[in-house]
Amino acid sequence: MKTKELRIGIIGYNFMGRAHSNGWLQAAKFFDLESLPVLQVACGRNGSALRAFADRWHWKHIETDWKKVVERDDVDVIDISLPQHLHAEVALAAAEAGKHIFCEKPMALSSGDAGQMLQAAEKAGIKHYVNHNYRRCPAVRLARRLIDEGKIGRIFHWRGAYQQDWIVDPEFPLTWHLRKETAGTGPHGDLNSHSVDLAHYLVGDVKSVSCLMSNFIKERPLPGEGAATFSAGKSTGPRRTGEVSVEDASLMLVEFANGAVGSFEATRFAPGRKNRNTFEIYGSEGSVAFDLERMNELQYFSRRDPEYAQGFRTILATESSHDYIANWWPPGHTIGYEHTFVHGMVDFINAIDGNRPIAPDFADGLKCIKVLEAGARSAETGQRVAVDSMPALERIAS
Ligand code: SOE
Repeated sequence: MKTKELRIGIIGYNFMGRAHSNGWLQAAKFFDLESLPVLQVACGRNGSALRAFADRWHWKHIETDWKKVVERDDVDVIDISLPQHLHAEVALAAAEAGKHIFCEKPMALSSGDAGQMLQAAEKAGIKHYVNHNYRRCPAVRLARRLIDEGKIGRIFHWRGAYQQDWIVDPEFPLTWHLRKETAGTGPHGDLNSHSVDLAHYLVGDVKSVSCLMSNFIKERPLPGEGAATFSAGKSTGPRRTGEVSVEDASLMLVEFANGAVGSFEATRFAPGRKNRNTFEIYGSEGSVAFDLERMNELQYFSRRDPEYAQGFRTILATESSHDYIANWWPPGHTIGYEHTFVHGMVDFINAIDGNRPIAPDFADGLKCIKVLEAGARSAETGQRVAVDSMPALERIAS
């Protein structure tokens, strides 16, 4: 029986609330941890939905006011599972109250907000983490290991594409994801943030960016006013629509500080591509390629193989020698999306217990936001933008 506890207060209970709850619950079941994560308080604005969520995931208490969660003496970690426009305000208060912070991505709406979050976290001396969970796929860790061992050699190319298809239907409503005030950008921030984080992890810092953004559907029904609801007579009066104020697709070309070049493509308009987060890295000694929809595999090509036997091989990253796997199942018993969250929680708890750094932290999150902002600036001006030239923007958190 563990005596040390790490008490979590989660703010938000939707998609990420569920993924995080599962992560906290599984962490100590599969990994040996010094501290046991305790699901202490869940917070959301809708009392009955929150109650149902808390009961299902065994959260001990509920609160409808996030400020009260941050102030509670029986909470050690604030888990921010909210849309990004709400991250900064909660994170600043959590840091002020001396709580460790586990924050969903993208870190914030602007580099101004992200910079303040970093400053506050450093001042408070807390552990801070941005949940770019794909860094914690064993196959992605393997890519990093091959790079570190020199098996890819000097990197020439990064090619990232993150493609989804969930808003191709013009009847898909104008949710918070499609409004600038709440999302900042569209797939650029939501999906490219993951790819930029992976590129930082695997290739290095991005120096300059050229970007093109496009918006295919400019007007959408307001939530609850889609054609199906409307024709079923569940809504009366004129059908209300609103303007989509974020891009639908973003294409970036970048130069890395180490001389490599890269491309990033992010879209929600790729029919058939459900959550296809892919990257390819090409270097002087070999190449690697990853596709999240086949997340247990890594493609690897080595120029050092005898020429007659060269070709891409598929490595199933489920051996106990692959990161995290020894704590799960025997070889070939694959893992899934939710495991990347468990790994994030495990590393975060270990960082707290061992007083060690964890990446990506708020400094990494800020670096990522700056690249995305340089991209947005480039798309606006038609110019290539140096990441370092981006001024910190004014804080715009509500
Ligand atoms: C968007 O559809 C989304 O849920 C992202 O917000 C997540 O970060 C990504 O991992 C899956 O897709």
